Amino acid sequence: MAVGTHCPYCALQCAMTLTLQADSTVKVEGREFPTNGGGLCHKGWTSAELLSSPHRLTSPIYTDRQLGSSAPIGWDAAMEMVADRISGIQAKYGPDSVAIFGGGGLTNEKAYSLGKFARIVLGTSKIDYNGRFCMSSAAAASNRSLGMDRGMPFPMTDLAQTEVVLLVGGNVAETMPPFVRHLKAAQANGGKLVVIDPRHTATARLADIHLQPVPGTDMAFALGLLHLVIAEGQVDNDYIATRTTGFEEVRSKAAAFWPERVERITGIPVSDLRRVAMLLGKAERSVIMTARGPEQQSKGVDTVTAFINLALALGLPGRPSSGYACLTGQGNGQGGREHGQKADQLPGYRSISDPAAREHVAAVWGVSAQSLPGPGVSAYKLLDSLGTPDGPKAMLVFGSNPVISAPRAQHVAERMAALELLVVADPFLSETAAMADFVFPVTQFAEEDGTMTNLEGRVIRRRKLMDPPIGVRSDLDLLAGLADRLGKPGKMQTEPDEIFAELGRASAGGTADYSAMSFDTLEGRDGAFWPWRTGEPTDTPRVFVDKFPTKDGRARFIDVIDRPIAEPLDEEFPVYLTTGRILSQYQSGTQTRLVQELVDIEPTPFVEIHPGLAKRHDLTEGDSVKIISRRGEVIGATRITTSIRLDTIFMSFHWSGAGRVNTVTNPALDPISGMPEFKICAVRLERVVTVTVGSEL
Ligand SMILES: Nc1nc2c(c(=O)[nH]1)N[C@H]1C(S)=C(S)[C@@H](COP(=O)(O)OP(=O)(O)OC[C@H]3O[C@@H](n4cnc5c(=O)[nH]c(N)nc54)[C@H](O)[C@@H]3O)O[C@H]1N2
Ligand SMILES: Nc1nc2c(c(=O)[nH]1)N[C@H]1C(S)=C(S)[C@@H](COP(=O)(O)OP(=O)(O)OC[C@H]3O[C@@H](n4cnc5c(=O)[nH]c(N)nc54)[C@H](O)[C@@H]3O)O[C@H]1N2
Ligand code: SF4
Ligand SMILES: [Mo]
Repeated sequence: MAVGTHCPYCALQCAMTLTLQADSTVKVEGREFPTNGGGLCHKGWTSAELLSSPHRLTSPIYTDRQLGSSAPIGWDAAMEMVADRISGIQAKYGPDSVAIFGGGGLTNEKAYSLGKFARIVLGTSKIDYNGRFCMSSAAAASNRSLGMDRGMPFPMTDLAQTEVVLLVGGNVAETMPPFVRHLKAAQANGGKLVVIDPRHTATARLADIHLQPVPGTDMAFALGLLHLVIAEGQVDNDYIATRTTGFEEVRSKAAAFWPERVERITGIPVSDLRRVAMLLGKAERSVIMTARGPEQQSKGVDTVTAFINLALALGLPGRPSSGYACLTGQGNGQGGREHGQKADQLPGYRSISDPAAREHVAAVWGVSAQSLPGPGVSAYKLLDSLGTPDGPKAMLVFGSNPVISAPRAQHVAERMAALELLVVADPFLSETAAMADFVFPVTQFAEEDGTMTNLEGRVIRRRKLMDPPIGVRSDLDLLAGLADRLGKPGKMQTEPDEIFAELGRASAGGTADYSAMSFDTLEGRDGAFWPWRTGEPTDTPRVFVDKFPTKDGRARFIDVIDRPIAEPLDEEFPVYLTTGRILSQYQSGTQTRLVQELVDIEPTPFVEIHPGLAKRHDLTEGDSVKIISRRGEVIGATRITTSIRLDTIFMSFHWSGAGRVNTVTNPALDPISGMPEFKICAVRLERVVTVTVGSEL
């Protein structure tokens, strides 16, 4: 038995063939597909191991906090108890007292169902998800400037014809290794890769030019580039006149970002800034791409906007193999942000505040538009309010592990502990699940059907190979089971193809319109790009070619002003900490910390430190070092490297306990997207002195 499906992890959604073997293990093979060309990374190769992991949960667990005991419990009994508690809490405190926290790794059908469940079964406005921590700044900026948020505006194979790729704060060689083939294809055709990263990463090593700015200064860099292309007369005046609005304001602001000033802010030498501006100015086809580096900042939306302004000035969006792109991160990071698990959103990328959108979706759901709640609050604000007098008293978590991945994580864990009811659905006992009153064991990728939308906006099929272990059910079964017990029987479906059809109807007429797609129309092709509207002959691999989906059909230059990071360095906290990923681990690590082969590659958390900084702290390779911020401290092993700036250290966020970097990160939020400043906070370093037993100390 074999099926063609896609990897459970990142947004590249590499195609793979899974084969169920005689000994019941599952073999993984890379499958030819435009995105991965048959390649997979280490995480993909080992992904099937988790299907038979001894750590898998196979029964719901009920924890009685008063007795301090945990025990397995049947699904029906657990759903009964959860529904009872939800009803009690809502009767006492109102509908908004129950919150939902979703995830960008969930299939479209699950993401859609979560949004629907929140709005029509619970009647709560309090729903948001981990995508808020991921690409929400790029999403908000794209919507504001281009009228649409589709990570890549064209199939990634188009990159082969791109002359200049400017990759800002993305480390794809570690985060999406098979994606590198598209960058190399561009380079093989004479194209240039420019990487902007405070670290000389594996990706930077592939670049023709690597620039190493001070963390948090990307907006000044973008404004500096715009200044130079304007000064050199390299902007596309026809394009600006016919396809955009608002250039004049932006031009006058960029005038203040002369190269020497930009060098002072970013640390990027004037000559390097000029080199990159010249490359972009001369090229016909360029792509400006952002990833989490510039986005996970408290000015992430405006920073991305500054790069979109640059792309528009050069006339890129809509031109072949050109434009602005955001590298989406999670498996269904794109689809997960389109169908309603966002606080302010209804399916099809509609706004929950738009009366017409409410009418449309309410009709599909068979309820009145008046009965739908309004917008809720963004992820960190939601987590921060848990258990407070005005905040939710119960929360249901699907597909996220915020105890590890949220900023100021110790505080978030304390807020969760203050809830009257925490319910977590997860295949494994994540750190968040370990705090829950009820944990429900759910299916993994090879055990379910569905759709995912990859970073190109390509909707692909996840296919079921095998039944889950006894005792394991789908997230969809849990939602339907709870709806039945909460007085809304039959409102929630459990069959992915039926849900996808309903999602299509709900999305019809929206920006992310899936209405012409079905499991049947997706069959026999390499997925389909949204929008694909009912009645249209085909999908839309390339957007913005003739017009932008804005009211006047034009893209908008938005005037943005640079501002400082939220927590500048000072005497007490004199070093920048930046955070991100390593090749062998995935996200909060719930899954990948269970795969021995991956753990063996990097068994423990480490801190990248420049030799000069290490010397100042008397640190040698492998020493334990404590990183202290205003919010707490984290410990890692010293890794001395010249690849990082002298004023900056780096840690990955995949670890728990004393190695959890989010204990120290800053929850300062972008005012528009609600994105926390994961990428920069002020810290100090202390060597950890190990006291050996019997020592004189
Ligand atoms: N191995 C692995 N792959 C993954 C994931 C994973 O956990 N592990 N997660 C997936 C997900 S959800 C996501 S969102 C993507 C993320 O993919 P990426 O964005 O590529 O990953 P990050 O490591 O978070 O950040 C990228 C780079 O930003 C740099 N950076 C830090 N601060 C700044 C700054 O101020 N400016 C600039 N320009 N750069 C800065 C960091 O040094 C880092 O190298 O990866 C996906 N793929
Ligand atoms: N310091 C720092 N923190 C960060 C970041 C950073 O760069 N630096 N990056 C942020 C980013 S970009 C992201 S995306 C977040 C990610 O962080 P999280 O939101 O914690 O994401 P995951 O670790 O992927 O959590 C997914 C959980 O869901 C479970 N799961 C997997 N599939 C399913 C399913 O189908 N159903 C259910 N119910 N559960 C499932 C997994 O076992 C796992 O426990 O972290 C953010 N946190
Ligand atoms: S790059 Fe992403 S999708 Fe591809 S195999 Fe690795 S984790 Fe899976
Ligand atoms: Mo992400």
